Amino acid sequence: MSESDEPRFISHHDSHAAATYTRLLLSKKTPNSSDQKKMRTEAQAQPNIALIKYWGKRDIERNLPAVSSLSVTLDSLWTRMSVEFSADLAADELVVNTAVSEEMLPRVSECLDLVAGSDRPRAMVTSECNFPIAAGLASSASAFAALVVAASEAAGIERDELSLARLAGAASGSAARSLFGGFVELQANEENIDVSTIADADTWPLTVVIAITAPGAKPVGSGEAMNRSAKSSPFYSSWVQQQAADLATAREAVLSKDFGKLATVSEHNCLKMHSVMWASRPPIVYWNSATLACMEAVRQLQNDGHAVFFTIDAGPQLKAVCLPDETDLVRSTLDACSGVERTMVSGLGAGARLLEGK
Ligand code: 2P0
Repeated sequence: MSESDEPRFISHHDSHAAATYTRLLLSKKTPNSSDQKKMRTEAQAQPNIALIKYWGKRDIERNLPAVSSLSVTLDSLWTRMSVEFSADLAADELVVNTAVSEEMLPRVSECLDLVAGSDRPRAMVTSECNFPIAAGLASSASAFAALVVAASEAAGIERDELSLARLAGAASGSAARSLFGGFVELQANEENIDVSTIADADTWPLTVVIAITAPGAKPVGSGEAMNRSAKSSPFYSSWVQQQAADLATAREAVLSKDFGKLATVSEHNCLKMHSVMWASRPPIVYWNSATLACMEAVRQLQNDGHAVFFTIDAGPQLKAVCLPDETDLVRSTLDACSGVERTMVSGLGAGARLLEGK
């Protein structure tokens, strides 16, 4: 942490300092309400869908990915996180969609420590999410991207997007990509990640149709599943080895807006990742019969000449990526698949940002 990165907090264990801190808080409350606003900050981030997937860790301790990845950031699904540090709190508190969440709290607290220092005051964190959580829809990506933005601001620390992306990535690898909008490339370097937008959302407006086939939480968390794959899948080393070539093909496809090329490499990369999982011991199978029905339906649309392809993450939902004028057909086709509970549609959107006036 550089000097300018230093949190302005003092230890909440130091009662004198805490009293001073509380006075500071109180003195900030009036007359300038914009200072008060700073103490409770809210940020929004959207999930991202990887076309070239992250699967496997180079460094489990630092949560560094073993492979680079490329994703699209969505616009109509979101997570909003508000963070309020308070010297009055004895422990961090987390409320997700109005319910107290003990399960996610340790990861949230760890992330806050990285953002604001472990001697920070405790925090009240409130999260709101407009799509199913922990079901392979990248809810941890949008949650941790929004959390680092809100917490950094609440701690009074200015950071650029890459620094925020690295903090988010330490909490959840895919979250690093949600700091950025449009088509996002994450480079898994030896020492750290680099993340950037390679094409804006409006440069090539694609649509993502999400078929929800089972909204419940997944049986195996993706972190644990990745580590199992790395340890036991006979295909893991070729997966890692081939990733740079897939990524280069996808990058070229995005930059030249070549839909067919992006479709072919994305489906290949997705199926390869799932093959790695299937061959792990014990095997990891996130699909259900509706996932397969959706794949079949997308294949049929492709055979009929429509610009659409599928991708599937650590869950049974299928995401169909298509050109905007194919949206209605793709959605109605997936809605009609046996076992699909509902569909959601999203365009591509911006990276994580603070919400003003909260
Ligand atoms: C991705 N997934 O690239 C891949 C494809 C799922 C399948 O990143 O352990 O929640 O927190 O770093 O980011 C989901 O895993 O994993 C994921 P951790 P994360 O989107």
